[in-house]
Amino acid sequence: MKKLNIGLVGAGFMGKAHVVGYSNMPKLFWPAPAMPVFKTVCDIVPEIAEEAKERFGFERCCTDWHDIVNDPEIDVVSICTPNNAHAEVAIAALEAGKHVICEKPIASKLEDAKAMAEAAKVAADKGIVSMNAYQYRRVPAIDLAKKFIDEGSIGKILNIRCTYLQSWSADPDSPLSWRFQKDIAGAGTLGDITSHVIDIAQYLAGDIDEVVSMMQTYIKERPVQEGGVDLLGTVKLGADAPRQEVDVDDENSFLVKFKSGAVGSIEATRNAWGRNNFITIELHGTEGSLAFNYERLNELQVCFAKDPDDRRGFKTIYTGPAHFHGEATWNIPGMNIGYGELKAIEMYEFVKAIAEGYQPSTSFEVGYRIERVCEAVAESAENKKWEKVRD
Ligand code: SOE
Repeated sequence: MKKLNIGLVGAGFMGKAHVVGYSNMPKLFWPAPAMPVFKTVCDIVPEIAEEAKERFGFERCCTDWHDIVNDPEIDVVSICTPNNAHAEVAIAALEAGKHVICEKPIASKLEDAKAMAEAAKVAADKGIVSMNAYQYRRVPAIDLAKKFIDEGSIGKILNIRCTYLQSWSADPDSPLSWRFQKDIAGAGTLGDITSHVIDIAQYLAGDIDEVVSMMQTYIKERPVQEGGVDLLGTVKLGADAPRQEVDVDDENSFLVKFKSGAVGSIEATRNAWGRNNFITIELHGTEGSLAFNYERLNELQVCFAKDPDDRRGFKTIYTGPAHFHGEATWNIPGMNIGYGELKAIEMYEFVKAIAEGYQPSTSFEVGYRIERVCEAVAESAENKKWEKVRD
């Protein structure tokens, strides 16, 4: 079986998620399209790099990503750094002939996202695969929703309502990690989590054409976290910790018009106590409706207009062996998959694309388009009027 030597850049929370995905992929998907080999892990913090080498089973570690990109033995680069480093690493890796999977949002600046999409296009002509890690569209229940839509089972889409609600930064003592700094993250909630629901909305209902939005920053300053891994609010810093201004959004809400004529709304916040990874999608068509909530990710709610009046209503389909990637996960619907299996599905899609020589659906071009939607959302909040997404 073909082997793929992996170089991981960034060994924090998402680095762990990529490793879990690669490790479990061949255990679930067999025969695997190729076998990942954990070659080199890079983190700018030497202790984190050393620990990741031991913990994740990499052969080597380093603190300079050039050591991965310039290593002829490396086939694949997984980019899990803060957003402002994505472009430099991804473009260098693509130019060096490596396949690349890059965390979302694709970049911290629109011009970087554009450069990445262009570099990915050039690399694609040489058979190099690139992918943006928008994993939630790969939840089997979301793919099932897409199947219902494509088959016409719910008719023409009228409206899609999406939310992504979390609470990990609702506490003012949650540290100011890089996710709250514009020069590193590019945006706050908008790039971090709204981008995921923009991806799902466009996957299901086509390209967004126009938006009108509001953006809020509720917590204007936070205690500063020095270096290390982003702990996503699990550690609070005391009242006497030095504080710094937050220059990104906590929350955004907007109305959308799709090119298809469908309309909808998207709301996202990291300040919703009681909500954790609450991604909801509710879609109404002329022939029926679909509803999904990531906190119950093994379920899709469907309602068909054609059902008799006395029994029409939402029913729940539990995803399992009959659905997308069901053959690779567990035998009984209700045994359920979680985030770990989802990351394995994502790595399967990535490695399969490499093995079979095509570009995955969450291409850098898709990542760049999501950035253009985010740009329109930010501009609309500023200008207080509808803004078109640039083509
Ligand atoms: C934090 O909001 C975060 O880790 C995001 O960065 C991820 O993209 C999301 O999947 C879970 O929450």
